Amino acid sequence: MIPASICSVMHPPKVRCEMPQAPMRIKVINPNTTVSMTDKIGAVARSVASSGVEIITCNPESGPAAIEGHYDEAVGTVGLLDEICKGETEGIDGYVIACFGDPGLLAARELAKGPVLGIAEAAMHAASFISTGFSIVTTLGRTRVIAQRLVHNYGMTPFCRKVRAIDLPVLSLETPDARAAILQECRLALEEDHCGAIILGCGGMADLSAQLSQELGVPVIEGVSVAVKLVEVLVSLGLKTSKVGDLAYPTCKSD
Ligand code: 5HY
Repeated sequence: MIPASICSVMHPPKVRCEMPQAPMRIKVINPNTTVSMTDKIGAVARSVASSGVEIITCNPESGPAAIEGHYDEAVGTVGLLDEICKGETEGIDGYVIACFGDPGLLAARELAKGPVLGIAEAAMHAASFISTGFSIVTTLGRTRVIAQRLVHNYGMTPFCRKVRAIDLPVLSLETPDARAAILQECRLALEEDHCGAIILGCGGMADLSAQLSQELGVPVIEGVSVAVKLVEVLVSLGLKTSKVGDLAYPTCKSD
């Protein structure tokens, strides 16, 4: 339910006021409730953000500790959209949805004035600029279908060689076993899929791309960094989410 307070933001009074140019503020939202993952994602986002760009990170207070399927995505999306609503009252310029399923992406774009990017969409486009084919390495096998559907929806089928999974849970990514499994799956992708780049299919893998890329000798892309930089570019070009048609603000349901 869109709180009435947000409606005034979405439908502000027709009063122009010239405000001094404030620094760019990008809100990076981890839709699961695992704070250590939010912190990791935030560290990666801040490591690539331009000077003068403020990165605000958050996760919902309630919801799934990890998003590992359709149900988790549906439940996690509620908290994610609440964070977007809050951001709209905080003067946030753009958003990153830091979960590889890009949950709630279009709904978030309805709510937001500025651009909203999901890490999967951002990573896939980046990979398509530097290779003719990429493979994705994600966590549980059951979530491969989510990435496969995104590949299709984003028009990336000609580029995606395979969606692979290490079949370990999201919250195990800090363990040495998980990191070894990711490296091994990346090696198989290079040997078997004939891909030129690899995408890490989980926000919790965001801190692994540089080391893997160096070890494997190919571009290993994680979507947090790409999404932050793309939001920066869009905001700096003055490009906001179109409010004509299906991404217009949600209609206010006055009681
Ligand atoms: C993510 N789940 O990026 C997704 C992707 C996955 O809690 N953060 C999650 O690993 O399925």
